[in-house]
Amino acid sequence: MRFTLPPAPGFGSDCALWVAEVAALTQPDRVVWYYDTPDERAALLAQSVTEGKLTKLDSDLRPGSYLARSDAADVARVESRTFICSESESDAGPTNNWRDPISMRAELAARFAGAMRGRTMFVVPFSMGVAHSPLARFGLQITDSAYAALSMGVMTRVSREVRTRIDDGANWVPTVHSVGAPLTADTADTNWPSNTDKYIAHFPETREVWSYGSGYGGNALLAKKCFALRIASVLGRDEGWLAEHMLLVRLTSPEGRPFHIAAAFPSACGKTNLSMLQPTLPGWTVETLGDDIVWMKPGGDGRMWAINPEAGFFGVAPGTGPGTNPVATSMIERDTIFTNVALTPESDVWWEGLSPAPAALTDWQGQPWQPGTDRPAAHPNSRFTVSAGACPLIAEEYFSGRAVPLDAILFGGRRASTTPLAFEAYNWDHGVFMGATMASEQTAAAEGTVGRVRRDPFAMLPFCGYNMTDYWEHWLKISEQLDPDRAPRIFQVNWFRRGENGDFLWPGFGDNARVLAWICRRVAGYVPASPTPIGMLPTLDDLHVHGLNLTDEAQDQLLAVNDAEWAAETASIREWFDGFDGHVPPRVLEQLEQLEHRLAAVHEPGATARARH
Ligand code: SAT
Ligand code: MN
Repeated sequence: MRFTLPPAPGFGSDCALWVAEVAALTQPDRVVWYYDTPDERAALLAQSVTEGKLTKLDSDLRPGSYLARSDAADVARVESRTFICSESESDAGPTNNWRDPISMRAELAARFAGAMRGRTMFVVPFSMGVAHSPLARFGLQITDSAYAALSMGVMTRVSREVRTRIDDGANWVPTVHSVGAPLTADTADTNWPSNTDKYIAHFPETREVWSYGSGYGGNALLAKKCFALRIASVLGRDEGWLAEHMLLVRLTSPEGRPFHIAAAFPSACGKTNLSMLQPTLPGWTVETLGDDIVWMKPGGDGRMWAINPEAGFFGVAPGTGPGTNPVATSMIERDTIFTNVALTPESDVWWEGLSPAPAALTDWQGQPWQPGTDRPAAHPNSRFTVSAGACPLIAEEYFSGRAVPLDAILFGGRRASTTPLAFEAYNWDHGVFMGATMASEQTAAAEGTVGRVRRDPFAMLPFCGYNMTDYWEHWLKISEQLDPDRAPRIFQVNWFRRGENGDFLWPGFGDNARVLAWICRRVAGYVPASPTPIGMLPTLDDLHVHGLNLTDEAQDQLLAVNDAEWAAETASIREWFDGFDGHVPPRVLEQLEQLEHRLAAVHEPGATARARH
């Protein structure tokens, strides 16, 4: 027997018909529409506890909270099994895994056929952004994972209203998820069903997502990376906006002037901490708008307007504690779903960096653990899932859905060397070049070797749903709709530079406010910056570092532009650009040439010592 995936429903189509077709293919025992009402949620949580898929945490220590433990082989996004199935291979580009959509549909049809047997198929209608906002987009996620349905209820705005709007003809994105573990009469269910065979497949032309075999994070919560970044980046390309892997914050200066900053960092590089930062500079306040995804669009006024399309945080637990992120620590005191953290004997959660290790724990795999055990108690990519409304610093826009005008865009990553603490691009094109050439040491958020430096343009390497060089072209083109005097200014930051002994040179966390405040003062025109070959640098004085007790080495190195490192950097960028077969936009190439030129010029007679540093 041959199976086919149901055709993607078109604009204004009947979603019930499509749901029936997916059910006919996947053959669940039952189909349940899930609107995440308090009653539905309570019932699904209780059922998950009964089935052993969630552990209820102690009601006094962690009210309304649960722990999920994943299969040990299903702990992060699987980039090697993430596919962009555009009609033409060149539309996926060299940084994506391309598959021909026709053969992928056939492959997926075979996997999805009967995949939900013995299980419940949940149909979850959701909105990205507050439903009435002009920037909002709708979707349906079909899933056979209660954990995914419950998590979608936190991470997106799930409601019956969305279904009504879809039934009334609103456009929507269809997404289908199966853990790929059908139940038969003689197979017992496990606490985390999944399949070693995995597919995270995107069809940009028909705007569909099909995900098979994994229950974890971005593989399973299809509204997040799959829809809000990969599919949305394609929508943005076609409609003149941008879907970005960025946090969003509002800083208000002591004089009361608000500044809106979006910042792109690769996964697990501190976006959640930065979005909830507690400034150590007196008078400055922070409000949180988002920690992972920003949709932005030029307005008629020549400014760039932004929203966070998500409704919750799926944050990395290890390293989150009262010292590093007191705001998040209090936000997850209740009503949180934890995944792959450790369990205390009192039925509370624990992870590295939360507090001193308790004497005895159950680790993320359910094994006994004591301090000194040679493996971490919590998986390095263990997570908390919590409503953004629980964040004490959440901005009013979370409720109103209003967009905010961006003043600055930051690009950052983890670089032990080369990249100074902060510098500003000379202009939009230079900023696009900075974004395009971002590099970072790999983290545990995806499979791969942790620590290896890889180029991660705009922190979008795993998330751009089309050709990376077309995406850079789109960034260049979007500036035509911006007023140069009102467009966001672009900066690069690196909190992770290390000294000779391997220690971080910069304290980070709340002290990052010193860098953000400098950025705001640049935007306001209050402070000069020194031109160097790589961009406009602050001085340590401009960053108000007095009182930080920086080491001599830190004072010397934090803002240093090292000739040898930058020679190696430009050579590595050139080599990397060569991998794009001549498709790097000329305006981006020109920025590389200008950078090489500026670096060479500092060696000419008369060049300033400051620029050479
Ligand atoms: O993609 S996830 O949502 O699992 C986490 C991340 O990589 O940012
Ligand atoms: Mn992310």
